[in-house]
Order: sequence, then C-alpha cells, then structure tokens
Amino acid sequence: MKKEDRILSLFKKSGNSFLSGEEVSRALGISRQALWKHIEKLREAGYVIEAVPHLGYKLIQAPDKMLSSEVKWNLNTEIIGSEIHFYDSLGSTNTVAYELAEHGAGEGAVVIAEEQTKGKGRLGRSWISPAKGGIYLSCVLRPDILPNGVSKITLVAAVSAVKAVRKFSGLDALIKWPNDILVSDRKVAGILTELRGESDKVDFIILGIGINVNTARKVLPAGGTSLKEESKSSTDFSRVELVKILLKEMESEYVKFKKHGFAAVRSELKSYSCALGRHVTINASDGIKSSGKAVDINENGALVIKTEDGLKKAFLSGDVTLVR
Ligand code: BT5
Repeated sequence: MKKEDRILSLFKKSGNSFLSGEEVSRALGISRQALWKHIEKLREAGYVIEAVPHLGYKLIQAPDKMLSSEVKWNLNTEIIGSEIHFYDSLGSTNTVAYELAEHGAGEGAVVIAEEQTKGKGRLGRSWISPAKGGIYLSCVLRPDILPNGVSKITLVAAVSAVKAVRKFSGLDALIKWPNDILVSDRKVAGILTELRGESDKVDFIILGIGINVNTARKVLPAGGTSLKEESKSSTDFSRVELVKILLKEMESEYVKFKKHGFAAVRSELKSYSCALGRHVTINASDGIKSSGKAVDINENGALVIKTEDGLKKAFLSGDVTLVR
C-alpha cells in the first residue's frame, strides 16, 4: 500500500479525530519530515487536512474524486472490484476494460474514469460523460453462460444499478427494460454489455454502467436527467459513495445470479420495471416496430408484449418507448 493510502487509512480508523505526527510517523516507519511531504501530496490531491501544533493532523474533507484509496476503503467485495483501475480521462471505460480482459484481467476487474471522451451507448450511439458529472465504470465478467444468455447480465446489472440509486438517493428509480434506469420517466443511467466469445462459449463480458450523478440537465440529451436534478439538491452528491454502493450491489446480484440463476433476480427485476402494465412500442434490432401492453419479462429475460389482436410476442433485445 502506498504511504498516502496508509495515512488515509489511519485517519479513517481514528474516526476523523486528530492524529499526532509522532504516532503516524512511527506507524509508517518514516521521519516527521517525510510525513509532512506525504501530507502535502494528499493536499495536492484535494484532501483538506488541518495541522495543529501539539495536536497533529486531522482529515477535514476528502475530495469527490475517484481515488483508489477512497473507493477501496471498506469496500469488502470479493469479486467485483477485485482490481480497480482509475483514470482521469478515457475514450471509453468499456474499451479499456475489453483490452484488459484480452490480456487476462480476472473476473471483477473494474475500470473507472472521471470523464469519457468517446462514451459508448448501444448500437453505435454515444454516452455523454462530462468530467465530475457522473459515474463511468466497466467491469470484466467471466460467467459460465452461453452467448445468448448475455442479455440476462444486462438485466442483473439493471437490478444492481436501480437498487444502488434508490439506496443512495432515495429516488423512486425504475428499470426501463432492458438497460435504462429512469427517474420520473427520464434517463439517469444506462448499461452497455459487450461480449467476446464463440457460438458456444463466453470468453468474457464487459459490463459498462453510466450514471448521471451531478450532471446538469442542459448538457444531457433530451430525456436525460441526473440524481442531483431529480432531487432538486443544491449541493453535489458524492460519486465515490455511490460507486461503492453500486459495486456492492453488483456483487450481491451477480453472486445470486451465478449461484441460483436468472430466476433468483427475475422477480425483483419485474418489481422495479416501469414498462410492465404499460402500453409500449418496441423497436427490435431488425428495425421492426411492435406495440402492445408489456405483460412480462420471461425466464429468458425477454420482454413479452400483448398486441391489440391478443398475440403475445417476446423480445430479447430492442428499444422500448413508453406510450401510456
Ligand atoms: C446506453 O445506451 O444507455 C448505454 C450507456 C452505457 C454508458 C456506460 S458509461 C461506462 C461505460 N463505458 C462506455 O463507453 N459506455 C458505458 P443506449 O440505450 O443506446 O442509449 C444511448 C442514448 O441515450 C443516446 O443515443 C442518447 O439519446 C442518450 N444519452 C446519451 N448520453 C446520455 C446521458 N449521459 N444520460 C442520459 N441519456 C443519454
């Protein structure tokens, strides 16, 4: 562990009370002067640290930056976040996670960026990812499933994301099948799953999640919103705190899925769906549109609609528009 991380860990253990310089230098096996240099480094990284003669140092505020020490602190997950790679700016976290996976990154490896310059949506669309506005992360998964089961991973991730957003913000977030998280029918988060595999085997899946946390609505496309906008908060939310909740939720839903299959996640998924019971139009990947009432998300993760002539149709992928 880096010296700065060890100092932060001591601060956190102390319940944010004063730590004497002597105590910390002894614990780290360094001189008081060397300690001062590390404290300065932390300040440069955005930590506000008070120094009072005879009392020592006190951590006043941590920056809302995706620093490894902040995200890893008390994370306690076993799979998700097994390794975490942080970047200030990236094209797309999915692209970097894909490259890491190609070079053997293990299950649960996560890539997080402060901003993305080429954030990806599905089908070549883009994801607006301004600096400090949101969470942009991708995770390497290596589940033992067939390639046609990958859409279930998107749904498992949607359940994790909706639960994390609810827990963190208290907002009534819902899932718009298959990959959108909405608050008051506006999109706060999206999921993009990419896959490398052969017809009968998945090598790895890259699960990308983007959440608009503090982003102003005016920089988002029509229909987009953020947690800050929806909660009418005047202060920014801590993205570090949300990312930790998200990683923990991802872990618990993914473990459930691996142990007990999709059935274990399906009823929760349905309970958070904003499409079920509503009239929807679905634009399937072949470009054909169908309309009807959304009546189920079946055991394969497909959205089932009942058309006006009473026919039931199941879709494994597509874009849904809520009509009424
Ligand atoms: C998605 O695609 O919703 C998937 C978004 C996944 C983003 C994450 S961020 C981390 C990881 N790395 C990446 O490069 N991507 C993933 P889709 O359902 O196709 O929605 C894309 C559409 O949503 C766009 O065409 C816009 O209309 C809209 N959109 C773009 N940016 C948005 C944003 N920040 N908030 C809300 N809507 C947005």
